[in-house]
Amino acid sequence: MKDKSWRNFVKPTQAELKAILSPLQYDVTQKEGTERSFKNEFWDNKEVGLYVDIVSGEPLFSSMDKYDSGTGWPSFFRPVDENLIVEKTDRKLFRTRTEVRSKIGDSHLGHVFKDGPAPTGLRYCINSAALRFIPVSDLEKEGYGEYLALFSQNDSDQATTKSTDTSSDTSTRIAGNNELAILAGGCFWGMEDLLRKLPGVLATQVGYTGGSTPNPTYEVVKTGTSGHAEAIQVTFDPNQITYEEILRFFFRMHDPTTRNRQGNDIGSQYRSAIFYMNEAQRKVAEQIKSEVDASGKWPKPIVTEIVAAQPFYSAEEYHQDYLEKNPGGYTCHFIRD
Ligand code: MHO
Repeated sequence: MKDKSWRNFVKPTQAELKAILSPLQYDVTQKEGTERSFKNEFWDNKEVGLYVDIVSGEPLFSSMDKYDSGTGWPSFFRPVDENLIVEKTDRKLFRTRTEVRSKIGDSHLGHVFKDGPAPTGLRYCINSAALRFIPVSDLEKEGYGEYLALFSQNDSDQATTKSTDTSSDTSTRIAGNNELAILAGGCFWGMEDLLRKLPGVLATQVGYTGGSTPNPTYEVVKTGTSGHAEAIQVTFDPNQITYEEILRFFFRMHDPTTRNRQGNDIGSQYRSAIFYMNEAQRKVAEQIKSEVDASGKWPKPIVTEIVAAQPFYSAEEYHQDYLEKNPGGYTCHFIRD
């Protein structure tokens, strides 16, 4: 069920809900039912994205907060926004548990227990049947663009639960109309140093993305075995510089024709890649890549990968603004005419 206006959601009648929902979805969300463990849609889902209420569409949980609890139900250590979760004492089944419901949809979701992992110690044990999953690459077109920032932040930013009140919540969101670009093109020291100076670029952060292990460190990424690329997250003001202009610059500041290599740095962590945040960025990326390829500026074919954004893990502090901290330090990046 697509619902781009979950904030204005009005609950349908029970008869309407019966018609809209599958019998299991109806039983779980409206009758406090429980689906079978291990035989449900999301218990083992490892895709990156947002889980919203199947009925109302309100955002509930993020893949960034999902973990394997071993129970066979999707488990999270915190909700996306605790203001959208209602907890109620449940005395069914001869013991007292805490029921978890959605605020706007008033759907039964599951229960919360105090045996979860750090940093909250909580385990939100949720029925897949109460959820709809939206992959990160679809967030924009599904009307959840403001939640993209949940998937591109470092751990310290995640320490607080997000609030739908955006006015005071600058650390976890892209302020106003600012946009993000995530790029990889070899050693991130030199990449960041050049991108940071572009007018309209408001902030940069170096990190790791595109690999398989969560929370990678430089020591792991540098072996080239984790699948992560050294990458830069660029926050920019689209009124001052467009995504297209940033990509044109990207194709001049590194050699996009050397696969898994930039200068002397060799390994998949040094690959050339554009991690697009939405469909609009994907289209621009494909277009600029083929234009630059056709222009003959690079004598060899461009091997830059264009892939959907995945979680971005901030690199260690000493890698941030490395060439500012270490003037004259190593770089293999320069602008070609
Ligand atoms: N060749 C450089 C690459 C550093 S970059 C942060 C070095 O080994 O120090 O991967």
